[in-house]
Amino acid sequence: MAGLYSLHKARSLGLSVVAIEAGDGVGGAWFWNRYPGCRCDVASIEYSYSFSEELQQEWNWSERMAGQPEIERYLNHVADRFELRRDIQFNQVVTDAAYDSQNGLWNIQTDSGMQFESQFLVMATGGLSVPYFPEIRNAESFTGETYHTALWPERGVDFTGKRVGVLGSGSSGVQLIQTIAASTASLTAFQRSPAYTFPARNKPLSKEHMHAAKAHYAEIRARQQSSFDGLSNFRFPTDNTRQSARPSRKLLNLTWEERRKELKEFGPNALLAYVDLYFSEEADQVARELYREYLFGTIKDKRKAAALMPDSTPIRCKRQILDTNYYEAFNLDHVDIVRLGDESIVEMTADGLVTTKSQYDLDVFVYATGFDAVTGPLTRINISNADGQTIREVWEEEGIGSYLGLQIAGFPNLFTVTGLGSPSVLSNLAYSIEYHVNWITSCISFLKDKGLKSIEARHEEQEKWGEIVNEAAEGRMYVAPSCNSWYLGSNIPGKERRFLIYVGGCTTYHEYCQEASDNGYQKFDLQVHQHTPV
Ligand code: N01
Repeated sequence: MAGLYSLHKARSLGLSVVAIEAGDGVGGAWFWNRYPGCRCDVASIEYSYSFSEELQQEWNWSERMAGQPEIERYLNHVADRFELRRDIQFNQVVTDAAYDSQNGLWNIQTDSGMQFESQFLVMATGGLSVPYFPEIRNAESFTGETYHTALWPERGVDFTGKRVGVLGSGSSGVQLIQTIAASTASLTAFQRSPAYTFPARNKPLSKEHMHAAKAHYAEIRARQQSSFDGLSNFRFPTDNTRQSARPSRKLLNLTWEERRKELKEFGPNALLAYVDLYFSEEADQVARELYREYLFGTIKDKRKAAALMPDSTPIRCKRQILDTNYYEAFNLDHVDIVRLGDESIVEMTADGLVTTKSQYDLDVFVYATGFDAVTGPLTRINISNADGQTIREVWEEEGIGSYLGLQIAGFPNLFTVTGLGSPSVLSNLAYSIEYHVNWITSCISFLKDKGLKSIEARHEEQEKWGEIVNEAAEGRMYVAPSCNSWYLGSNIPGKERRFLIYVGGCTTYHEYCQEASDNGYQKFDLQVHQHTPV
């Protein structure tokens, strides 16, 4: 999404631009994550580009929250409609990018030996694009099929009548399990931290509702602009979907009777409306008790229910997961959960997975084990500054840092879209991507107009921004000691524990970005071209 829009926007400003893409098609996350059941958990009329009214008016979404195939089709449509493909180099994995300070150029190299020179380098590499494979002893000895949800084969996978093991219970694991469970001979979910998950209540988008969205797009986009998270929360005029409990209420202000009444009326999603769950351990404990009642009421087998109940993790620690009959899948006799912790993985053998308690014979093993998020897409490429130091090395030495999630001190003319310390995944990403690309391309236009050589984040501004990001997260369940999540980098062994996202809200964040660019990008170091003596 970020790459396509960057390309379009840069072109519309008259810049010469090339996009470099590892895959053989467009779509990014929606190209790679094509596992069965993959779906966006944000309404598609919000999670879509706003930059072209024609595009908004011609595209019809078939569901409230579109599935991966439809989003991939949409992004292909965008690529075709704006003739973007001619400037995309496909099947090129960027391995190196080195800054030549003498000439003010980035020298970029790909795995197949292609080389590019550019004044500006925009990393539209996403926050969740480096799949994580935990180490399992003898993993290569397994003779069945092995997959990762984020590297799913285009040909698809047939699970019919197979014995399947799935490791991981984040959004990807939940969506996969609920979708394939019925067709398998057996499905065993290996879960270290079972997840809280809430009904998505997705449904087809009627023609009338799509029509209403088109008539209201201006209002939807305007409301996104003034919202905390880039979501207008537009409700269709004739919508009879069960509403959520009134937002901004505190769970602790309700009696147990009122709490149970709301849970009965709105389902477990009522819990997502109480603001104190973000801050208060006491509210979280009450909510977990209510969640437990819901879970045990949904899953028939009490052993499975107990194994699926998250223990000490706060509800608002991780990204909320939205599901469609996920728990119901565990009501099938051939679907089971193995709670890692009660038993741990020893190794893989030719036949399957061995734990400290048992041997699980499998035909297919799926890693739904997530990503080296936000920083991984930058550290896996050798992006080096004028001194030859890579981002990976700088971050190892100084700790991870970024100014506004837009630039990294020491790396001139390098921009990141929805990067470290921006609202990114805790906002409507489509909205935040457009905001960042607009900011970056305006900045590049400014530099070009003024004939400037480079722009670079200042260390002191970057440090201040890091403190602002930490302060915004302080006191929230996201950073509670009992919380481990990819937001904190704690899913990757050895990764610095640091909250990676700005949670102070999009409007406040945009004020910071505006302030940084005011008066000729006053908060950055700008360099004029120097003519080297002959
Ligand atoms: O990854 P995750 P994901 N041993 O990191 C487990 C977006 N997304 O791909 O919690 C055993 O959430 C890990 O366990 P634990 C969305 O932003 C969106 O599911 O670390 N288990 C966890 O259960 C989402 O948040 C959509 O203890 C191990 C799982 O693997 C983000 O992508 C759909 C392990 C990883 O869960 C990531 O989701 C899909 C180990 N060594 C994704 N290592 C929608 O829009 C990891 N795990 C709906």
